[in-house]
Amino acid sequence: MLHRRKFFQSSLFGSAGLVLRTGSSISTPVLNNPVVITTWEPNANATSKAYAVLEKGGRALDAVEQGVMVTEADPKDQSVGYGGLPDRDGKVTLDACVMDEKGNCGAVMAMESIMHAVSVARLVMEKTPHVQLVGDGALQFALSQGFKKQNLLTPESERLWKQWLKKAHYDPMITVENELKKGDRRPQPMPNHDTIGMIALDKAGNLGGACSTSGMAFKMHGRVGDSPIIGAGLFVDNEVGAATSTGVGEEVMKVCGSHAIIELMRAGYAPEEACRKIVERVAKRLGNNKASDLQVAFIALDKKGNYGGFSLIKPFTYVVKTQKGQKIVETKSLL
Ligand code: SD4
Repeated sequence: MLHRRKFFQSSLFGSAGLVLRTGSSISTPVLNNPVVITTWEPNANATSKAYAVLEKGGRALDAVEQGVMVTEADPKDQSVGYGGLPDRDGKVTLDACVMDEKGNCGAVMAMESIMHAVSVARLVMEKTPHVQLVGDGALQFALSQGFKKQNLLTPESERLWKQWLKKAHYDPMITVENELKKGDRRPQPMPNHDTIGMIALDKAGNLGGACSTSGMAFKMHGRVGDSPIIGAGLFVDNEVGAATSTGVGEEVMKVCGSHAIIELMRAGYAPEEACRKIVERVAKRLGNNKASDLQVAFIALDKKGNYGGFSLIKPFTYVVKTQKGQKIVETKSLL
């Protein structure tokens, strides 16, 4: 209901809760009001990096690429880039995509041996006639662009993989720690599961986004999740807003999550409520029992700098940085 929407706060600072209307107000750019918003609390440094680019007047696309690169290079982050947990065959395979203010996009999927998947995705967008390159083709393209091959499997991630192999039980919802501790089969938050989805509004009033992940730990070799899929893991429409996702990619893909959120925002929903609606759609499809066994979460940002997020279960956090500072926000959740 449109009239209910004004009660939703989509910002920690309380500035939002603004109701977006359709039509010309959506496409009116808001200038000099940069915002960057990123999935998961551990991506705070990445968010700061992106904001620094925006503050200097940089393009949203540059900001999100440089921000995501921070997490990709961090060996302690076991969900993204270097140090990402491998698939069940012990191979670290990366998924990433980018989308700019003109609706251009690029993606790599199941790519091995290259740390900065987000940058390869950007080059797919800028230098090829294609949108997606997968596996060996993505690697071959990256090498042709001067990227260097490296071993992305850190000793710590290898150790966890070898420990996992003892039981080789795959459950996308159980954390690595829980897998090792055992006992508690309730869904748990995924501390090591913090795919980076980052969306930004630059000073010129343009939007951009990027998403990067090593995907579900111990997945089947060749499995690709939502993160590099335009419309599922990320969508940017410069007239409306941007959205990105995290969680069990299979469920995000089944509802084309990020694109669906943009369409709701186009119809007038504020970012948080648009995210909520799509989480509800996921839950309805699954049924409550099954839905409570997994996480799906979204963040969204509109053309005016209003933002919000929503998750299926707790906890889900995002990091946001505006002129007012940087905040970690724990979102509301459905279950
Ligand atoms: C995937 N959506 O590969 C990713 C995983 C994720 O935090 O977001 N983890 O399905």
